[in-house]
Amino acid sequence: MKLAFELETYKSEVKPTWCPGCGDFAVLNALQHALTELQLEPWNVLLVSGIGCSSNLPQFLSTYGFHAIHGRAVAVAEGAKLANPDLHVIVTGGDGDGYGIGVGHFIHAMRRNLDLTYIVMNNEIYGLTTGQASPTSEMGMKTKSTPIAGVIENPIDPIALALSSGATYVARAFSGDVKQMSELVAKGIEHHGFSLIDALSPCVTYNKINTYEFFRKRVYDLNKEGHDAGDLKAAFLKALEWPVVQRDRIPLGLFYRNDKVPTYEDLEPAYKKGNPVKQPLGVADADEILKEFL
Ligand SMILES: Cc1ncc(C[n+]2csc(CCOP(=O)(O)OP(=O)(O)O)c2C)c(N)n1
Ligand code: SF4
Repeated sequence: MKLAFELETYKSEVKPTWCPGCGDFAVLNALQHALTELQLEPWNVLLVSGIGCSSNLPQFLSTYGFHAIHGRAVAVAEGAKLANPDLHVIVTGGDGDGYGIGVGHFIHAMRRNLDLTYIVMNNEIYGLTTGQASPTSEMGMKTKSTPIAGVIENPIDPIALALSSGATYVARAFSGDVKQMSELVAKGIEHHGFSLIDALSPCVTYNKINTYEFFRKRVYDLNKEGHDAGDLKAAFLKALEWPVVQRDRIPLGLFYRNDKVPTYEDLEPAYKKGNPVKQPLGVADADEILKEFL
């Protein structure tokens, strides 16, 4: 069967400027495969990003895109989704952007269970600004901003944060496995509710600790080990395995999925009349309203 939209449909004419070997290439590839698999109409897909190497991603896809300011990608995406709930809104960015400067927006979007997909390219460093510590940098890691004692703060655990905040689809992928990543991304986009895909995406230039080799030695597929993604408590236990509790085994795959929680859009009374952008513009009966003031 010939597909209506080929992989090429989703590729833009702009070529990535990432360093050769950057993990973000795999995320772009996985997203293109996921869109092709789902056969989403490019004109009904909006990619929103913040600022960072990873946040350049929307330029490389021929869907709609919005390059927001640092840490504000989720807020902009929320606005777009609320205005036009028929759009597939996908947010892409880095750990500094999403888990640092934008973490407040991230948490509130999850507690609302908005129907958004968020792919965070987690390289455990600030790549674009040449290697400062990020909220996911390992304790002890020497970076440009922590040159003497290394990082002295605990790293954020994005999976546990997402579970406790109310996200209803929570997964972790790795740029060394594009197939698994594109499956997790496709299922995340299909999911009705907030989906987080924490994508371990090595920065080959500024992070010499969390390399492809580092991850290859440690990652395992939690779903192949019998994890039940419907069990929130089990998902928490898996989330705590890495990075906070221990550093030797890193679970990849689907931690949690719950299709029964209503989304914000399901509950918001304003949608009873339908999609706001498809409503007639202006005030229907201005004379009736004016009467109140006369
Ligand atoms: C308000 C604001 N603060 C700081 C910056 C500088 N800045 C630009 S990108 C960036 C870090 C991006 O890191 P991350 O989100 O992890 O993405 P990466 O480049 O690693 O993909 C910073 C601090 C900015 N542009 N705006
Ligand atoms: S600096 Fe790091 S994150 Fe940025 S493009 Fe290069 S490898 Fe990728």
